[in-house]
Amino acid sequence: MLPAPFIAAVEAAIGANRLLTASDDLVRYGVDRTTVWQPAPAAVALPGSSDEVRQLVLLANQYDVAVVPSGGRTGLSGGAVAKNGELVVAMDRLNEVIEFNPIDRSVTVGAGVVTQVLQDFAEQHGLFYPVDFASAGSSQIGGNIATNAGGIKVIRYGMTRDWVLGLKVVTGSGELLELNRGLLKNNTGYDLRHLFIGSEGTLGLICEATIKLARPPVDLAVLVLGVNDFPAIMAVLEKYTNALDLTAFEFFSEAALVRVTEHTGLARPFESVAPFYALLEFEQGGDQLDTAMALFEECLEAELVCDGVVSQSLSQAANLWKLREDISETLWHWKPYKNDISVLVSKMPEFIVEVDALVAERYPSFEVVWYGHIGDGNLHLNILKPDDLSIEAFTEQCGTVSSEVSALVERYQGSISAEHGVGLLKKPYLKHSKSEQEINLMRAIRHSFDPNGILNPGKLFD
Ligand code: 2HG
Ligand code: ZN
Repeated sequence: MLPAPFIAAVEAAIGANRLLTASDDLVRYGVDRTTVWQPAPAAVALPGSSDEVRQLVLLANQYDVAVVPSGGRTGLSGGAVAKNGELVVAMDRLNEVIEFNPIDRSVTVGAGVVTQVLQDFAEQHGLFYPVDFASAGSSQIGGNIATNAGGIKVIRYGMTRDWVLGLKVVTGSGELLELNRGLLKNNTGYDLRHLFIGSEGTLGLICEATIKLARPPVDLAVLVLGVNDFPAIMAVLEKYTNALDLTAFEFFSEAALVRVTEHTGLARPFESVAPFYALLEFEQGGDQLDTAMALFEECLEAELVCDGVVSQSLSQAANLWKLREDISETLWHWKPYKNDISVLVSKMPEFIVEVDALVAERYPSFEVVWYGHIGDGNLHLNILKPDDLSIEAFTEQCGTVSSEVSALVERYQGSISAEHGVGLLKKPYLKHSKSEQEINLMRAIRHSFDPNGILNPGKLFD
């Protein structure tokens, strides 16, 4: 229950109709794409400006109300879950493209602008916003920044962090900060902008962002290869990355392909059945396509791959991409437990053998579906919940195995969350990727920005 004077003050600040308390709104705004926690916020506020965001944060401090910042809620680690009577502050109304500067090749947008809208805006201006993932149609820029979202083009373009030139934020103590103001060069000490990127709503609320845009890639081709085993994937990766500037190198298992084709009705890429598939994308101009085809022949001869197909049209390329991009959404129906781990690409061949043996031994009766951004050293392991097991029992069992997977990741000096953030789900494993000293410094930083601890309490660390 929120205090009545707090509710009255919030309604006065943003308008009574911008404070939602209907149960379907609470359910909708109280969860992300995780299925573990029950949503239970007390109310949802929809501010219409950074000043209104600021007023909400000041009131939350005054009345000691916990605030959960909310974007498109497509996260997979529970970072946007509100389960304890919090006030959700959703950025949906901050959805304007505020300013476009073709000379600087930058665009300033409200935090609530949907990723796809930004991508389309860039395209309409002959430019390109390269951060892309399956949830681009509903994820919001503010959430992408708060989680430093990655996706399917990281091998070429990097993560969200690489595209943020400036941020307007309201800190946990209610200060409005303009960080870096769009500058490309600005060596004036600590770059606070970068602290906010990936902070998962624990330092402040992102209200606006200035984003750098790129030149669009030209004439992309998609190549899907049937690959004979894990070591072969890495050998194929090495061959292709040495010869071409790939814009993507993704992989998925036969189990993933079977589920996706059944769920979507899409055709398999070719008739041969392989244990794994690699999806490569590159600009095919000049002699790039010939190079790619020559490498394919080499890979066939070396028995690394058993079959392959290259896109002949934009629609075929899009359909091949769907075989990879639709996996997460398809598997959602099995309420999967997710690991999102990374190691250096150079360590991947050794690591993958160990992690494969570990999960095979520890999940003897669960189906483990492999896919991910292997070109970035990032694996997604999805463990599917058997129908006859409760979500609680399933999550507990997977959590135990996750500790072992995390210990292995630590041994390889990798990350327990490559791109999905920590939120609630990965919090117990953070110690495997960050030292105690680092976590203590993170706590101190959080305290400087949010001294009363009102922002997203319980996320990232306790
Ligand atoms: C992807 O790469 C997303 O498709 C989702 O990061 C991964 O659902 C997952 O495990
Ligand atoms: Zn991913």
